[in-house]
Amino acid sequence: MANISSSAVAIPSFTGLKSAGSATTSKVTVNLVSATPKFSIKASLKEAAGIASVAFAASALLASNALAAEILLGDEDGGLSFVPSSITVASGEKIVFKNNKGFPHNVVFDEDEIPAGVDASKISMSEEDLLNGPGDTYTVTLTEKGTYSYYCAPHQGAGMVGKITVN
Ligand SMILES: [Cu+2]
Repeated sequence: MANISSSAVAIPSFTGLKSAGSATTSKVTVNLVSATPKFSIKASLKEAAGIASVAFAASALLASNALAAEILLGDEDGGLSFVPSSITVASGEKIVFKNNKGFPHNVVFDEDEIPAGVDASKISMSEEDLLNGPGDTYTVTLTEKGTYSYYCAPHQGAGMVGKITVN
């Protein structure tokens, strides 16, 4: 009979679930030396899974809290503005536009006022697409560093414009 003296279990971390471009890759490796290989391998798999779910919980927390910015569409008095109208975010940070008051609103990036090489249509809602209900959201992630100007198509003339700086 072959005597298994060592085995390793490697679990790649949940990089696919992260929204940021700077994904962290970590590995959980469990080594064991045992005279009863079958039983011990099972136990080590269980242990490795436990470590992996702790890592998962930590990265989910990071994604939902630290890496998200919120911009309200319409101020508390129903004024036609983005609140705040100017923000700075990290590259890859999730930006959530949330319908507040005075809707319908939408979010359209100005193709002439975004970093070179960025396709405005890929980060914008279409001009005709509107957020109609309270609390409706539109989420975008910007990775190219620079300054982005955007507006609400129905209310651009009324001054509903905003700026996002990605650094
Ligand atoms: Cu609007």
